[in-house]
Amino acid sequence: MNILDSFDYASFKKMNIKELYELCNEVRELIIQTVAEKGGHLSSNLGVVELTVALHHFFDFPNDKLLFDVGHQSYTHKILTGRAKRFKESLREFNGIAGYQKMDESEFDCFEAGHSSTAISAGMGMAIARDLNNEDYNVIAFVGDGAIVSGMSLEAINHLGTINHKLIIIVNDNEMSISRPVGTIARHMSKLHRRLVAAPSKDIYKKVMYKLPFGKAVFNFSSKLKNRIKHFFLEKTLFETFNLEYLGPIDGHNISELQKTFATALKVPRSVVIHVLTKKGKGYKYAEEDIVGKWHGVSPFDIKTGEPKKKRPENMVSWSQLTSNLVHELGKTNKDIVYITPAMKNGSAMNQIFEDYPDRAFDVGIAEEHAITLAAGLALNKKIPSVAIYSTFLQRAYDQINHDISRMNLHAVFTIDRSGIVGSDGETHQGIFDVGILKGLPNAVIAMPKDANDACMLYKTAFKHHAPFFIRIPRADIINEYDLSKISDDRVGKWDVINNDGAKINLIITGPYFNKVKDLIDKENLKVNLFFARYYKPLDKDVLNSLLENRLKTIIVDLFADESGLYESICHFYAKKDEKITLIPFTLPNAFIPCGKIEDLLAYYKRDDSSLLNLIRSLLNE
Ligand SMILES: Cc1ncc(C[n+]2csc(CCOP(=O)(O)OP(=O)(O)O)c2C)c(N)n1
Repeated sequence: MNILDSFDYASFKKMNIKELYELCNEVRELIIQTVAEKGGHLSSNLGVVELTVALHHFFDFPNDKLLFDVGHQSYTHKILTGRAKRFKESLREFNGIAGYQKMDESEFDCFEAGHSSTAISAGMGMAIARDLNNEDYNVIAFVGDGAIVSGMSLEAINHLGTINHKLIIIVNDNEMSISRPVGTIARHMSKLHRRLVAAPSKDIYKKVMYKLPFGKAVFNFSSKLKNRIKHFFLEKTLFETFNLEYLGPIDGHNISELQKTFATALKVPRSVVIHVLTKKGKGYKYAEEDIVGKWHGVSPFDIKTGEPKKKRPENMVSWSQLTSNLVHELGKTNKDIVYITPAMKNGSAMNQIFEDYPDRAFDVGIAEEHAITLAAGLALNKKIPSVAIYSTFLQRAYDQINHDISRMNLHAVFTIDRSGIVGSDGETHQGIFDVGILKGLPNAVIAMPKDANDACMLYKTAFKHHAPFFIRIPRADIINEYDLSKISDDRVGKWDVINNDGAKINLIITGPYFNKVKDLIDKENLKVNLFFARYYKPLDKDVLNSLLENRLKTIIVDLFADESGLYESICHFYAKKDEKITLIPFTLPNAFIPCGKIEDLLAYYKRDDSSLLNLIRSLLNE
């Protein structure tokens, strides 16, 4: 029988253990099939099926509150809470089921995230509010071993041990962040694993002893003695030093063990950490064997072979790979370059850099703030940090960029990956705000290349130019043709100009969309002047001043940032001079853009090719 076909939450609560395991098999199958079809976070979700089923079966959700840290591992939770059909049909699609917890999808989603390490802080807030309101429910923060070592989690734990408002923290320890977790805490957690492996089976011992005369009494005495001895000899866990109760480690695929531990956790009078061991990718061979992080987040794939359904053309690479190759190549001769990633070694395509330069490549874990100030220390001591960071995660390190980098005008090169719409990860991950928050910083240079050769020039310029230098790249592929050795640096702030005889309007365009627009314009022989705005900051003042000569209507085409980016800068440039010129924004909206395919989202916001062509034609016909 197919349990999920006729699934309802009330009957689920009455299922026996055998039925729960059958349900887990079906949930796992559904996750594999759906992610193979739609893409998404595979291995994190496969690892927590039993754990999530055990939580839902034991606790009283949505009265009790369950907060998933990041939320990328909440697929089982969604399937159990009335969203199985929509999950299968529309995971991560526009108007579909989001890849993270989403409050407007279900009353079972009590918090939203997408960025890491917020669950403990938010859960604590809920626990304090609960007690101040004299209410009665449990708050459970579900946090991975990658997310627990981040500054925000540790700040919250430091606070939690001093307050009398109970929170239950589930640490889902699969010995993986996206790639291998880093740092001393990861080592500490791994030491705790051995406690589980080394412990003899208490159940077997109990069965044997109960069969012997006086066995029951001996068993009870020896158990107590063993616990005392164990506690005497075992090193205190990190969590106990923070004044929290520690339970574990527990096998996260054993539903009865998990539920017994939840019951113990309820009896504990203070906040408690339940340390659960799970296997990331469980039930899908390729994901289970992955140690690089390839199966953490995937695009649609063939279940049998594990191969992606859509292959990249031979002559193309991702922008992440291209720029990683460039900084790798520059690092061969410039030994002062030091590479940093906050937990995104795989996403930022830096595996080769770590292999070839192990002494000067650092994965700091989910620690964006630390990554940036680490770069500041390096920059002050004859090194040039090359930091790859996603636009959306850079938001978390704004103060460090402001206070520790820009204020001291340090020479550091930042690759801002996933700039613009990223698609299916949705509103927590869209990379559209970085220009707006960075452009106000004195000294900062912000650029975006249009193709591989342009990227070569920008990196050569960036490693020469003594300033915080931000190079934005989109989540897209690019033709992998360039010759780094033949390209040299160029003037900071320089835009490209293609004037067209008889032009009636101007188009100022950013990023790789420039080449696409140029092709469209050439094809239709439209009378426009084209400007490639390579730099968001500084602006090319010569170009902008030249536009005042005939004051043609000017469209600012920036599909990689919202209006607070280039459009606002250009408005400001002319406003300050008290010059009037008609500026028309064709940028992304200043909005939290939901999940969906990039092309669907651009069409929805009327920022697709045909909308641009219509706008151009209507201005030309005026
Ligand atoms: C602030 C921030 N930085 C980076 C990420 C990207 N990211 C998403 S999940 C993840 C790994 C989390 O590891 P863990 O908490 O152990 O969860 P697992 O996927 O192993 O279950 C990372 C680095 C993020 N979501 N937020």
